[in-house]
Amino acid sequence: MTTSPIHNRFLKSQEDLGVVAVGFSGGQGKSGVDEGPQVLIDSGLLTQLSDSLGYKLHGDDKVHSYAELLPQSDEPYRGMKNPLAVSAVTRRIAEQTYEQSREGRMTLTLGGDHSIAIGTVAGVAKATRERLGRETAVIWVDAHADINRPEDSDSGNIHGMPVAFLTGLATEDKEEYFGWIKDEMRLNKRKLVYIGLRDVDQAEKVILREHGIKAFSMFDIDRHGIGRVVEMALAHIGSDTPIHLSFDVDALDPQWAPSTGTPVRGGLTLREGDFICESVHQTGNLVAMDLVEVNPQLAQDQLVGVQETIRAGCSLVRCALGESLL
Ligand SMILES: [Mn+2]
Repeated sequence: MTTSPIHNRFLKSQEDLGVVAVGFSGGQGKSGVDEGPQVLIDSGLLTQLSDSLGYKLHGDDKVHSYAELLPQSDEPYRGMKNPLAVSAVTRRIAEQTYEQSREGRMTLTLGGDHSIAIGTVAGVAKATRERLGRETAVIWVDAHADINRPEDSDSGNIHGMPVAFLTGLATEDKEEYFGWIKDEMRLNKRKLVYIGLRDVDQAEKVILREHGIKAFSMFDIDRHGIGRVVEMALAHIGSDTPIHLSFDVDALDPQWAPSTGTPVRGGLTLREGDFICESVHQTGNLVAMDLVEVNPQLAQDQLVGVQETIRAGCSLVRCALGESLL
């Protein structure tokens, strides 16, 4: 039995939790984000989920490095860096999340950089379609929109492109370069909503506008407050939809989460981040969560930076999985 009084209407059992631990950093250039899941686990996150919240854990207790999938050479393709590696690893992650999600379990993925969501969303979307005949909605909490098409990206880092591949705005025929993403794995643009945006590339702004993709920036949070924004975000995707929450820790202000690859000032407070997770839990519709971009090698110069980021990350996961203040 979990401690949460909320009944989840899309999971087969309330207490089974499938964990996928992804030690992968190839979607961007800074080393260290592959150590994210291990430090989260070492800090006691999984124990908190089992002992305090009452979950029965399945899946990974050790972190995957996917070393066996990494190619000898990996030349840029359509401007993407490490394309073969990211494609192969995310393809494997899609299988891992699919295996957990098709059992009707809540699926938790610990990253890793945000490119891994190509796999997590694809696997959960496929499982949910098969199991329930439904599309999965995605709430993408992030400072960035991560919706660059390869040709629009300045950096070539694939962690800025996952949403473009998932929605089909970026496509590719070659299997080994994300051609493995089939229709049943895709995300409907109308079932996508962003919260926390504040550093969006010009080409991305055009995409969001032209495709009518729902996005709540920090401006909207300042104007309406986080409570109203979450209400509007949930109303947009509808009350009868399985939800995948993909939480980039850089959505939080660097004051709370400095140990991340692309920090942007003016972000969510820790409470606002927790509130999003608490609210999504309360819908009873959450079927999967990602926590990504915790990089314990960054902000080490700040005395408590790394510890604060890990604590914040653990708190977000616990809130999404049913921890409540009262
Ligand atoms: Mn991101």
